[in-house]
Amino acid sequence: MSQYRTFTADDAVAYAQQFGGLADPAELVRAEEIGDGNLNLVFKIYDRADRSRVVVKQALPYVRCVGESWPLTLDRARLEAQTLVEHYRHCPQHTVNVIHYDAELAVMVMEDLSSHQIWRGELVKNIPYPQAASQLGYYLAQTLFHTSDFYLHPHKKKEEVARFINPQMCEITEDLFFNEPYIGHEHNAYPAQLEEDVLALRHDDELRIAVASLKHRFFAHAEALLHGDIHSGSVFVAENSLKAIDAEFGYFGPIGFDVGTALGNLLLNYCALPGLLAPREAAAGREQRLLDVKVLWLAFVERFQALAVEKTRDVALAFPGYASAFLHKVWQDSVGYCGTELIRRTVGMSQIADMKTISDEAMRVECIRHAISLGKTLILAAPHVEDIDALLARIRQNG
Ligand code: SR1
Ligand code: MG
Repeated sequence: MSQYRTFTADDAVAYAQQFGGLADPAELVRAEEIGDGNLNLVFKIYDRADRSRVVVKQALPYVRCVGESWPLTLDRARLEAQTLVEHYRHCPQHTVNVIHYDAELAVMVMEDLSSHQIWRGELVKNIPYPQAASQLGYYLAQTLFHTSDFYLHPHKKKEEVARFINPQMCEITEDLFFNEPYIGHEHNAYPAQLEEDVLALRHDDELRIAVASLKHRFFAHAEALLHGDIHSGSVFVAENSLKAIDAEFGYFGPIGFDVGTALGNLLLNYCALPGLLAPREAAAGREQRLLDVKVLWLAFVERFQALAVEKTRDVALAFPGYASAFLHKVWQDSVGYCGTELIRRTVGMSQIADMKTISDEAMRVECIRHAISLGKTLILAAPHVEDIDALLARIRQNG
């Protein structure tokens, strides 16, 4: 019999007192529910001095932003906690620390990150975090290399693939990224003025085949333990610090999916900035975003290469030149998945603050149009974009 019950604020305080790992648990007195994501309850737990000390997160048995008509597995809490624990082992400086989790209650207790801000909100305000792009690239290299066949023994890798089977959460991605934006679907949420642009996606056979190929690789290529949803809303930043959170979509998939999602959210912000800022500031902000894209990719690839030289355990994969050849495929995948993130966040269900914050409607429509067009360009160009400078040139050409 499952012990699951939905937590009240008082339950969250009692739970944090018991499992928060604090030396003074009786000091915890109140909880505030701050969850603003699509799926879960998130409580900040405060002490008597009104300092927030730990976070309690609970999965609901349905999609929060839709309601009980869309049931969703509670097992995602286990998958999230285990993904974060695994990523923390390989990159503690850039992964939130999970203090405790309970699969039955679908709850975990995490370190408090009140000194940090969600990166998306900061990008919308164009507040600079000069280290964030390289830190995110480093996080991706550390976590993805150490959970890949370069590093894990083949038996362990197969055990890990089994431990992280995540069919329901993957299905959400499979539908939201690769199906719904390209068919007429009730989840889609683009402005009516863009009907023709969206219809053009549906009727572009070359694009539909490229998207099918990306989806097929998402189904079939168990390359490493992905975060699975590493957009700018899943990243906390502070001066010189970055922490990934929210890994309930974690599973073994193609490395380029995580890298492309991260790059895609920088480019969504790039497309939105003309609607968010005055022209001169927007132009400077956009240059910074392009630099962030370059820095993130280079930090990822340099760290992954260094790890491959130092720590590859498989004899065949260690052969000089193989890691570079593999990273070229990851590059092409990253560009393609980046394009799908641009389209699913503008045409599809999961709209983002970067666009929603634009108050001038005509401008908002133009920024969204630009993101759709850039997304399409990147999906089609992915197999032909040689390197990061060629990608930046394509982005500039696109407007
Ligand atoms: C129904 S869940 C919609 C989206 O929210 C999550 O944050 C993921 O990005 C997912 O695609
Ligand atoms: Mg999330």
